[in-house]
Amino acid sequence: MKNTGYKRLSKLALALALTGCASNPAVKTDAPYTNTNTSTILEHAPEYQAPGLTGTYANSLPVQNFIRHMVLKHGFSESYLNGLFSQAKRLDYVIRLENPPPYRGPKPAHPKIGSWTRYRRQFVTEAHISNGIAFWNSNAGAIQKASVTYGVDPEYIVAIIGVETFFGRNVGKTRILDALTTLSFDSQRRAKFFTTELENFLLMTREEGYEPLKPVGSWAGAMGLGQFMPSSFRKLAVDFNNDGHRDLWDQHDAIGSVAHYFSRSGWQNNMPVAEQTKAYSGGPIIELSAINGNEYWHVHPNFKVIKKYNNSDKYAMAVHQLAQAIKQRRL
Ligand SMILES: [Ca+2]
Repeated sequence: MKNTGYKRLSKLALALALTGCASNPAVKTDAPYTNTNTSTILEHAPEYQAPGLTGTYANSLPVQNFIRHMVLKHGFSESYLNGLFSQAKRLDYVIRLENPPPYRGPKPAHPKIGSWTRYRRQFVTEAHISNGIAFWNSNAGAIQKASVTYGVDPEYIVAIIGVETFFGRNVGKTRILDALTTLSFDSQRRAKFFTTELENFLLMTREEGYEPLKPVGSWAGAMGLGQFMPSSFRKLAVDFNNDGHRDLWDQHDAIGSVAHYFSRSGWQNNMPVAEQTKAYSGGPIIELSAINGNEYWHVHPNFKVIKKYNNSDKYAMAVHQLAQAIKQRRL
């Protein structure tokens, strides 16, 4: 689906808006780019030109300033960005997710007991293991090639995609332009971070020929099977199926891109990640709160590499255990 002309954009935008709140994750998204000239066409398409902002952000001085920044720094057309941001929507659920209300209940006696057990039950499930094996088998060539090319153990490539998006079944349905615009201009908490991501998103659409209203992903702007933010996309995504596009919604491009990310983060191929230990025995140890007593794990440098993807011990341990479970079952 690489040839959807700009004239269909309003229909596409409407369709995306209508499906934006659906909960069915089992939908394969089409590649959100079109032919390679489209970014240039879009910048000059009549329906994208506006003398000023209308819509949700009609009177937003920060959006006007951001547009000015993109024009001066990156040479975007001002009337094009006016037209684009006139179609951006403020998403209330994104604001709520970014700013959860403070907990007002009684202070729990042991707030963390069992937190690892609960986390593990979400991501290291029978469904994750069996679907991980199926994903591996149906992409065996690409996974093998990525493992060899980048020096990353294949089971960790599979496990990351499993934990992030359940092997591509749950890549998110929020329009990225809306998510990043909302997080940049309607929430203070990480506005600077998200404004940089919005800048990278617009550069990404121009560089790669994506239609800026089309990519969808998580409420925080993460895209594709590996949930890359736009800055990571621009730095680390690879065209692993050699079709001329970097497309993180494509299984093979996502597999290569995740392996590239791990390689660039310092992954050591065929080296240990973590071992459970009964008690502190020197070296780096993490403690995880399990229902049947806390677990202690000796962790290796590769564990830190997983945490560069998502800075959480529980996340990295879930990826590690899912990787090991898939590898052992697949033997
Ligand atoms: Ca590709």
